[in-house]
Amino acid sequence: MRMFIGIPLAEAVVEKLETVRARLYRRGDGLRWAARESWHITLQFLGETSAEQYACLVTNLGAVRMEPFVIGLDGLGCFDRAGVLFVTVRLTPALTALQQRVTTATEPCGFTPEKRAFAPHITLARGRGHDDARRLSALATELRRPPQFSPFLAEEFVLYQSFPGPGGSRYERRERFTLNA
Ligand code: 2AM
Repeated sequence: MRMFIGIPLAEAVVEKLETVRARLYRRGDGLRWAARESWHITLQFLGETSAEQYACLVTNLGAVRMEPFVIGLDGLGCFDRAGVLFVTVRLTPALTALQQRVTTATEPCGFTPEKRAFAPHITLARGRGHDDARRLSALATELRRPPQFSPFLAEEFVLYQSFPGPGGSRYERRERFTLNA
């Protein structure tokens, strides 16, 4: 199983993102736009996960303690090299704390935390080739009035399974972990 851990979005945020996507999307633009059902904030990408590891994750993630906290979203951004257009998620002490608690919890299950800095984001579209990077970064700055997102309360995090497919990956929520102190 290919797994990752993330935070799902509040419905109001999904609605707002839908209007942003509609302003940016051009038919035949050749980009792979993520389906609204798949929008999330990744906390940790786990990759291939065995049944034993899955059981370990359920136990250890279930033991993570954290109060619900507010998540703020900023403007659009682009990872040039990866060819990803995204909405920036504000890196607050609470979000950092949750990400650290999650990666600490998964370590005994055989997952190593990434070395690169945590850059929380919501992926909206991916490029297919090298030329798309320029198109994606143009899109990130295209809107004259940058989108304003209302903050939302994160009340849970989720263990997702990813099913890669030709049109992009489909994500299924496998386990939900409610935030409470
Ligand atoms: P992305 O949104 O920037 O593509 C499932 O693939 C989720 O895990 C995606 O949100 C993806 O981030 C994230 N992810 C992080 N590292 C990854 C990796 N090495 N391979 C695939 N997905 C990764």
